[in-house]
Amino acid sequence: MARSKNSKRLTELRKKHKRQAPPAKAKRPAKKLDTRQKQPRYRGLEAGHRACQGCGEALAARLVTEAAGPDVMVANATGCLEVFTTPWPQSAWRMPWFHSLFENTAAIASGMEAAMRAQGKSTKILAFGGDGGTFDIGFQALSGMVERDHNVLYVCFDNEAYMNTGVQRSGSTPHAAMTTTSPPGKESMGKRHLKKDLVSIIAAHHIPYAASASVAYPVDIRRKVRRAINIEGPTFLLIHSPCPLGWGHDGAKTIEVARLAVETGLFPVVELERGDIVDVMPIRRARPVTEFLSLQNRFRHLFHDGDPRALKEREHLQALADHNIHTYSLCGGGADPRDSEGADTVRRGGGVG
Ligand SMILES: Cc1ncc(C[n+]2csc(CCOP(=O)(O)OP(=O)(O)O)c2C)c(N)n1
Ligand code: SF4
Repeated sequence: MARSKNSKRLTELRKKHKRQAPPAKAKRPAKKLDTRQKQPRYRGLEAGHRACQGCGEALAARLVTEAAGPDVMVANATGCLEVFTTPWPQSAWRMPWFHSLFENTAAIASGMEAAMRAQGKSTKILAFGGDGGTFDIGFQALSGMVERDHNVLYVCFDNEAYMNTGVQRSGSTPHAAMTTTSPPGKESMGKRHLKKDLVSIIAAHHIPYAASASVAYPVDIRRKVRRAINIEGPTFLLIHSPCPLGWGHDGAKTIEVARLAVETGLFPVVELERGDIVDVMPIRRARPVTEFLSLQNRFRHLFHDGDPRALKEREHLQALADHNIHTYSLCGGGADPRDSEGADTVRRGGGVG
């Protein structure tokens, strides 16, 4: 009895609700999208990976895949990016992704590109590597790939050491930085050699496009990826990607550290076409290198007041930054429109939208 009373009441309520349904809303005029809303919605790298907090490489890889996808395939060298995204049997990738060796990523990517071409497909091939896998161990294959004119975008996530195996120095580690294989002590003040200028070396292969970028400037990264993707032929992008573990900085300061590397002139952000510089990211206000160095444990020994070598090394690094500023004419360009949108504009994507 109670049940039938209830169902009667329910029917009455439904009728009432139907009667009181609000009139259909008038169609709103299309909203003008702001820059944030215009960001891409495709997400090639999912959030559930196992990178350290504040990992610059994880953020950079997400930005690259968002801008490049969805019709892409990736060959990924051994290294942190490969390890933290694919703990068997899980994967954080939403795109066809291939784990290659350290030394043959570019060769694998060349083969993937040839296979796509043979099948008449336009899928773009990306190759990813850390600086160890790119500046040093995979360099020969990379040089061959760009020389043979393969239609591949190679992205090097530059965290300036072999991080995945415990912070060993690479050809990209900056002068004077402490790593486990370049410890400061009586013999030396950290690494004795200069960071290799890989962008210039790759550009010297006369490829259509080579550029550097920093994870502190996501809009710039996306623009460069889209540009590279639309070029037929080999393209190269070096992305400065701080590693809180290896650099010894607070994970919350990754963007600040990356930005300071650019603003001091230590990491020049440049674009080259067929070997010629066509654009640079100007520095509004050049900062002293000590602002960048003092945030990181790997340069801690450069602030030992009792050691006369410390000041000398700081001056050396300042001279290197000044050299970059002079060589690439980084100062005096005024405000850069790309600089107005920092890392805080990155929004979460999700699926193909
Ligand atoms: C030929 C070869 N040498 C060494 C290793 C061991 N190894 C695996 S990951 C890694 C470090 C990777 O460094 P990097 O390419 O800079 O990438 P990161 O981990 O810093 O992102 C090393 C040395 C290997 N897998 N293969
Ligand atoms: S060690 Fe460095 S590069 Fe590797 S996941 Fe951690 S922060 Fe990222």
